[in-house]
Amino acid sequence: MGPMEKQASNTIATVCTRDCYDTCGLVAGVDDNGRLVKVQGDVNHPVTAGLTCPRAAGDHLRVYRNRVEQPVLSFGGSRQPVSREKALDVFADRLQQVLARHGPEAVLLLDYSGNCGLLAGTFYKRLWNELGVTRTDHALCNRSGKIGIGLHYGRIYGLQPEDLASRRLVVFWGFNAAVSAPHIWIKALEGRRQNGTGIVVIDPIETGMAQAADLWIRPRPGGDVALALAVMRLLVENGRADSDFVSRRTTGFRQLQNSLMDHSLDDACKVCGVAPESVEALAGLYGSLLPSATMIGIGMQKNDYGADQARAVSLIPALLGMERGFFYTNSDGWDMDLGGLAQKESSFRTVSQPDLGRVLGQGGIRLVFITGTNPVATLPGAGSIREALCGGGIFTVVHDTHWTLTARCADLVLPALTYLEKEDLVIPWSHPYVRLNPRVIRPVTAGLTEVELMAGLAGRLGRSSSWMTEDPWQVLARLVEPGLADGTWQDLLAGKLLRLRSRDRDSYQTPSGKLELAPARARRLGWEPVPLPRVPEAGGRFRWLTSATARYTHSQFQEVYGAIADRVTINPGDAAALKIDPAGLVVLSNRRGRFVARVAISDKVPPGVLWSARPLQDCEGNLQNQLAPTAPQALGGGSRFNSTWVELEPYQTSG
Ligand SMILES: Nc1nc2c(c(=O)[nH]1)N[C@H]1C(S)=C(S)[C@@H](COP(=O)(O)OP(=O)(O)OC[C@H]3O[C@@H](n4cnc5c(=O)[nH]c(N)nc54)[C@H](O)[C@@H]3O)O[C@H]1N2
Ligand SMILES: Nc1nc2c(c(=O)[nH]1)N[C@H]1C(S)=C(S)[C@@H](COP(=O)(O)OP(=O)(O)OC[C@H]3O[C@@H](n4cnc5c(=O)[nH]c(N)nc54)[C@H](O)[C@@H]3O)O[C@H]1N2
Ligand SMILES: [Mo]
Repeated sequence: MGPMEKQASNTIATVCTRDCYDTCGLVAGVDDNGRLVKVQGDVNHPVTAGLTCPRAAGDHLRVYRNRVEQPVLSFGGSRQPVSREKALDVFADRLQQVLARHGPEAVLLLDYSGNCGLLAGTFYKRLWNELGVTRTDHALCNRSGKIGIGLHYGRIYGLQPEDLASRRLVVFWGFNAAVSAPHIWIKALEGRRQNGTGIVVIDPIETGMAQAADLWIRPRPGGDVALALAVMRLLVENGRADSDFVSRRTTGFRQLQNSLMDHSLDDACKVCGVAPESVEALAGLYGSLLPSATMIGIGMQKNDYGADQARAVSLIPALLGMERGFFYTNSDGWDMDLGGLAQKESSFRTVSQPDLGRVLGQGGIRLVFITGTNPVATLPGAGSIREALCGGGIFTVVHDTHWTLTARCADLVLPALTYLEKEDLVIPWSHPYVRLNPRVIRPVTAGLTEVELMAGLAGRLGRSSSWMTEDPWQVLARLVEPGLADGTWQDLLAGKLLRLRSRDRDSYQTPSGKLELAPARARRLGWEPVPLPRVPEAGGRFRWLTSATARYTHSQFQEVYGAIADRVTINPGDAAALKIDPAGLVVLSNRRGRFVARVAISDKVPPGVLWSARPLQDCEGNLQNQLAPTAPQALGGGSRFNSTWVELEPYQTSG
């Protein structure tokens, strides 16, 4: 049985399902005609505390704009609206044909985290698992950091937002939380106000957080391993390492110490581009302000050696005697097993998500089903992906709420429903609070939920095993209830806010059961037990960093806030050397492509570095992400967006 439909009422509590740290508790306002008129942060949610970001606050506009209203089928260059039944028939027929002629490997499920609900984001994969189709490794966002930190800690969960208020020091390391996780930033500011918590920001860009911090350290992008090792060396040399904790709770200290001593402070400073006094200041704060919180950003690890950056940083709190004194993501930190939602023992082919353009270019994939992602905008090699998907050789089906760049080149577009139009449950990845997502408004379009789409296809393909027809809410009840700390499944269905059981902070799922400072199993992955401080390798004149911005979730919300500003920030010295006209256009280019942009000249970016929002499309239709490197990181297979090297020159108008 599904949870009861809410009575029509003017305010309805729900939860944001976007892929974001904060998973806000929301209150939606609906008028007498059932129209969504306002979305606000829930005052009674312990982390959201009444404040939400411009995205949820713009949902009452976005839900009515740029929507895919009904299924659309393209052929011979024209687009036809079709009924849901007809669309499902066409999809099932195509799928059947490809499966029969080429096997499941020729079908790709290209899904991602547009909606993090368990139903919209996971349950529907039962069908694709049953069919055994090809899928991606989901390594785009944070996988490399997970693999890196996991070498030392086992699971990678750590601190929660509410821990910050009681910490004496909070270090945001390559983590622009004021924008990407505003409630985590607010918790740190509360700590500062109430207990004098010190705040450190480590970022090559002078962000708003850098300006607000007590100490801002500006490493060279990719220089963080050297910086973290230098900090650890100083902590050890100054007798600040917690030797009791280290001997009881960890393995590998000797080996770590030897590696630390291999690199002098001066050498480390040359690699990371930070002055020795700043490294000493950072180590001084770490050594004297205990307990601390080390908040490791995802942006920092989208780098050539991102996995090493994340894991090197994660070892600092270990030396200081803290059990998991860091935060990266708590997605594996709840005491329950959701594997049964969609997993089935079947073998299937996995392809690299960051390198998808190359994979599609190789041929072999005949049908791609895209859901909850806009790969033409967001994946590295975006232009190659656009070519492959729009080129005609592949039958492309897109299930999305909105008309995205990807939907525009699909053969079949199926309308999806937003999180405000369907029921679901989201498991957060920073804080432990869960609450049901009821249906806040009636569907605005002829959209199908992910579960309806799965069922419609399964029926047509004759897949009617109990695995395929099981009631999703019974599955959720069975899997989620054991993880609820302070209530029952019935309480959750009744709309209560509950807390998830957190895994023990002092348990390490490593071979030794301890925190492994120099894990031997790194060698099996062809890696060093202790990360090496590599000198970032230049591949062009400028390194182009890209960040999340406050009003957009990746490519979303342009229908509310307008196109994402295609403006690239450049250091004044670089701009002068290249005679850049501040009012003119510039061209960024590398062997993969070019991108035309406006400029902002500011010393918020260091020499040799460019910064912009993401993901962009320029006035010529070029995609920013065509310039991003596609070869995945060696450890963890992650993306390397922040290792994008380009040349830059003034735009020449031809003619
Ligand atoms: N508003 C908003 N919030 C979001 C999202 C969104 O799209 N919009 N997306 C969500 C998702 S999916 C993600 S993954 C997160 C991302 O959240 P964050 O990781 O906070 O975001 P980024 O902006 O990618 O990167 C953070 C910072 O890392 C810095 N950085 C880049 N390279 C390096 C380096 O080598 N060393 C160091 N020390 N710093 C470096 C950048 O300058 C940037 O300020 O945000 C989530 N929250
Ligand atoms: N240059 C650069 N590019 C980057 C990054 C970077 O650092 N630099 N970071 C990357 C990161 S961290 C990430 S996580 C990716 C994100 O990449 P994507 O996941 O592709 O990001 P979005 O543009 O948010 O696309 C999500 C899509 O899901 C749709 N959607 C929302 N709700 C639902 C629903 O309920 N059902 C269905 N079917 N669809 C829904 C939205 O309308 C949207 O089109 O981008 C990456 N791209
Ligand atoms: Mo992400």
